[in-house]
Amino acid sequence: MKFFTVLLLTAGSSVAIRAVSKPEGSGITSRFSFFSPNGVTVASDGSNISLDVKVSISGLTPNQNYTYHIHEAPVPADGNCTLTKLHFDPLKANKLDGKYVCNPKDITTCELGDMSGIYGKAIVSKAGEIYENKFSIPKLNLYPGNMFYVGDLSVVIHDGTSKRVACANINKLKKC
Ligand SMILES: [Cu+2]
Repeated sequence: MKFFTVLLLTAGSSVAIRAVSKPEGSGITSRFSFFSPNGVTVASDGSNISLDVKVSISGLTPNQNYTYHIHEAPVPADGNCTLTKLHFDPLKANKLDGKYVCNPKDITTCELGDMSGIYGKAIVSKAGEIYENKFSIPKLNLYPGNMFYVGDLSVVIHDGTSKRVACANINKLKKC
């Protein structure tokens, strides 16, 4: 059985999502909060903005490396993480020739959606521990229409075998 929920909060240009998608019930849940500042006229090359990201992932198996990315397509209604396609890579750092390596010291070698490639894989040393991280990705933003806009995309978490173990959409929530 597939289980999928997304929790969204907004305040200005911040978005929070919770990625939970556990076909095999491994119990991973996560929360990603995205923020980009209001009132900015974003340059078409994204040079004057960045996206603040706060990550919290629980339910990880100790001593296993998990990767996580912004993917280029949303999660469909049936919750199938596979259909989120590839990593968001607006600058085409990945030539799709099988030779992609993200060197965090030179972010131009990295897909901008490759969060764990740039900022480190998610790992915990004991059961029950929550993985947390906080970083700022250049160029990405929450301004619709900009080529670095991530608002309609998704986040996917992979286990050590690259299997997609959780996913969720990045959507702004309408005020209720
Ligand atoms: Cu991924």
